[in-house]
Amino acid sequence: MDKLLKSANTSAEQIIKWAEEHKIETCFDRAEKLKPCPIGESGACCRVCHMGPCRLIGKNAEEEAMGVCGAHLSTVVARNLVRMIAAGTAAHSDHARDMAMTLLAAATGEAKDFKIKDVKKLYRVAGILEIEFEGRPVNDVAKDVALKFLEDFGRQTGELNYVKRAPKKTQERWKKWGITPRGIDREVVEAMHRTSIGVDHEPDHLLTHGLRTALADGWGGCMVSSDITDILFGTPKPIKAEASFGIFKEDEVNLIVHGHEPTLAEIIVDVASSADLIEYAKSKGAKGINLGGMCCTANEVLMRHGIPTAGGFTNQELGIMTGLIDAMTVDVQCIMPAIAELSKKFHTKIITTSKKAMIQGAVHVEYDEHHARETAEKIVRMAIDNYPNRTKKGSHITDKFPLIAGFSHEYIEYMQGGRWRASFRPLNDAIMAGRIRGAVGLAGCDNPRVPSTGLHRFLAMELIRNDVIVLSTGCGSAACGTAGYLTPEMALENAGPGLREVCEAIGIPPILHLGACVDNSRILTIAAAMAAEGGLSEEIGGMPAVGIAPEWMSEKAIAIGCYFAASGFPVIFGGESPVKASKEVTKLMTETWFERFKGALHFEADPEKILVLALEYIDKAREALKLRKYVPGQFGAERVLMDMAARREIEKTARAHSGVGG
Ligand code: BF8
Repeated sequence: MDKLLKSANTSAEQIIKWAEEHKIETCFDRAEKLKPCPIGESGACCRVCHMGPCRLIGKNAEEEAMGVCGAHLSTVVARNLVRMIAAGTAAHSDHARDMAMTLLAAATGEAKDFKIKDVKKLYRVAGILEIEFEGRPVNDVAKDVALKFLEDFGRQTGELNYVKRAPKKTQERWKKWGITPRGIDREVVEAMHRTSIGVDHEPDHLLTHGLRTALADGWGGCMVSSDITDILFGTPKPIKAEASFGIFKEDEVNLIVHGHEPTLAEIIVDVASSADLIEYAKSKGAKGINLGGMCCTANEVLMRHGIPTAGGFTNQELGIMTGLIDAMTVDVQCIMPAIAELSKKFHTKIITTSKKAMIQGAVHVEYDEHHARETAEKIVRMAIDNYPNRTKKGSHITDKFPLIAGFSHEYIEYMQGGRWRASFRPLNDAIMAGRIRGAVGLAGCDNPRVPSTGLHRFLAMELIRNDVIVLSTGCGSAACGTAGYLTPEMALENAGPGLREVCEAIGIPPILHLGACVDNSRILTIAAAMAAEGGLSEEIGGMPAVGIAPEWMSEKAIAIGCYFAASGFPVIFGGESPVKASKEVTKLMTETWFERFKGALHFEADPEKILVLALEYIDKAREALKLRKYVPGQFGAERVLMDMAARREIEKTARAHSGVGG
């Protein structure tokens, strides 16, 4: 990886150069000019009251420094981290709440533009929630599911509905250490209360509640959001699409959906293909309407409709600088306010759509689920009307890469045994045999403070070379997609021989795109299913699996990292540690969390060290589980393990002999 580059994506780098030549500032320039405050960066700045901000610095700060109130450094550092967890949890979970409200409005007929698309998933979820569904009208079941999910936000005591989806042993650990989440809102509010001036000062006690809050995010907010999105819009299955700036079309209206919420974007997908609007686009001189996405809204519509993605977080300004985007809708989260000002240098219209989020200089077209189609049509027309204003200005890029996305929990289960015997047995067997060394969830943001997307690319490639299967989400997926890493051919060329054998047998890429950031919850349920399948760990902790977010920047990433750690995954984040100032807090998050939950959260800036640490965790887990020792290059000659046609034949014969139909 060339550390001098601002982005590892060649097209992005080209646009950055163009911007420099034209004296247009981007996040890359701002990152260079604005160095992080070293006190805040390490977690040592306390600003929870106005006697400060207190900067707890000095040679013996850990032992000696204290704020005006007497708060020690470890308290301040722990408090700051817990506040990040609370903010991240609030973001995912507020998104989930809106999804639940939309499901309710769809079920009661109030949001007429939304219907239950995936009844099978609705029934699956109803089954988990112990809601009767057989013989009942679909909308009645959907209403009960929505109401049951909404209980999770306001519950004061007891536990979240989905706690029971975790393996029993994992649940027992949570009970033992007092981190079973009660209600989502309650945990977030309590986190804010405990971290306000003069309340909870014991670092371990604070962090323990941080983990409970994070679990409310993972097994609450994120999981609820993924499930409702599947129910309303369909559970993803593999689908082809394209990635990078070449997805913009010179001769069509380019409309980009950016942000996180899938509801309005879903309706835009539908509206943009309507004959009358395509005719309208033609009347303005365009050949058609080209819809694309950015960040996690992109992942949502890519997974379900094959809508192409222009990439992740650091691509948003660069996309505008192609001069080809006629309109960009933004909802919530990870929207750089800089795009509004930047868009004025081009012809792009930035349209804010959420009741919760406005940007000065943008046009606001407010969305609400009761008038979704109307809003979507208005937006598509605005994009079309803006097409004639396009100038020749901009850095036009043509390269794009094919990709395959859409690996939901349900599909991964299906691909390992067909409809009759969907299971996780083959995957567990492949790990037990050492064909697959382990698994890594490669998630999180891309970041202008490193060669953007470069750490994702490096780790994705090195992990698959080491026979580690990669499950990617969020901007990690965008980074892999814009590098051309999300195709099965990648397995042939780059994966280690054991992993390659498995990928070839099933016809999957070695890097599986699981969706948006909220879809990290799919990794939790997959790990739970693998534990239930047997042969590996009986709980999530102890699996040869690791979470990595090498370029993280968002508080949401911290919430995710912590719910992974509390669930039993060792997690490694890149960049400087936000708890670096306190050795005590660092030790709690690595050693103590590992003893209690078999999970941990490390911060390591060097990507090569991240790789080594991840492989060490995987190999140690294999050893503890007494699995066959992983030997590089051991497999490759044999081709039998996951020949699914052969498996089905064997099962068919077995069924015939036992007289079982199917
Ligand atoms: O939720 S990976 S930059 S877009 S926070 Fe944001 Fe980070 Fe991207 Fe999606 Ni997740």
